[in-house]
Amino acid sequence: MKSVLVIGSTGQIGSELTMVLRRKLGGANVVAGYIQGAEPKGELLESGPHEIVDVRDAARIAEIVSNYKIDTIYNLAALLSAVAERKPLMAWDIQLNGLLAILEVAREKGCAVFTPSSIGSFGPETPRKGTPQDTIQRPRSMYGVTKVATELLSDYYFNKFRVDTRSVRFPGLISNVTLPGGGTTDYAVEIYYAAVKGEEFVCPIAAGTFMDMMYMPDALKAAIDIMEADPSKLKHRNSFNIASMSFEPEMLRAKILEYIPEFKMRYEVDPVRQAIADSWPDMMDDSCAREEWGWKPSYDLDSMTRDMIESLRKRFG
Ligand code: VAH
Repeated sequence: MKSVLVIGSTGQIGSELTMVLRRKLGGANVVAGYIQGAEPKGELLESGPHEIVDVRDAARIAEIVSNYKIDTIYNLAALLSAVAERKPLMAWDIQLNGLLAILEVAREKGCAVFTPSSIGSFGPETPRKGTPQDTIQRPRSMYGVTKVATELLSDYYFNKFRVDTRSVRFPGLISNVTLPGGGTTDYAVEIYYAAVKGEEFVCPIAAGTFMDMMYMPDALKAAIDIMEADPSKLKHRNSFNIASMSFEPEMLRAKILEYIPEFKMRYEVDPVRQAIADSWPDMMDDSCAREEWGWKPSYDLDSMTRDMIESLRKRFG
């Protein structure tokens, strides 16, 4: 991986992944792709090239790939689960027509492609605890349907055209840089902001609802490590289970109280996000990722909480 295009570079994952890649490969070698209305700002704008690109525009993607001699495309353009339920046709268009455009360019130009999947690709029939790498995937949400289709299409392009597609199934991602936009797991980010600002947190997910979660530094490490893995060792490609922690809102409240004893929280369950969360597994089995490319998380609930609170306190005083 020497020259990278990040499509969706100003989103929750893209805004941090682009900066990590620029520190690793050199600013000039990582192009930040963005869309009108989501322009890069600050360090993301000043630390390297940026190009406006709609994920569905194959000609524009091909032009950028040629101009910058891109060898790897990170495809991070997507509507998250709750928004995708409100705009299912747009979610399908961005996630699948966008992926097809990228895969066709990658096939012609010889690029590797990373497109994340998610715990959202599983459904109510999927085993909830120790969710296997290869198991039933019948999601009920449009987000999940797009993620399963993404996995299948990416594997098809590898098997049929030898396009180097690779992917991980992300848990809910928690970060202190860019707020997520409309996901079911967003509560696990927003709670920290409320706690640090001294505001009561209104939790939209019911107590007892376990979901896989992961701190962003571990997610970024996974997204880079898998693309640098020895391809001869990969028995799977799209898409690897990766896990680090599983918790429910009461566990998160208790952990925050250890650091902020005055923290207050109450529940107002959002039926749309609760129905999605209820259909997702509690904790994935990530043994294949550990065996095939050395996946290993660094953060747990305690170390993530400490780092989140320290980082947000620096930002908000
Ligand atoms: C969402 N944060 O909630 C995303 C993610 C595993 C969850 O896909 O939609």
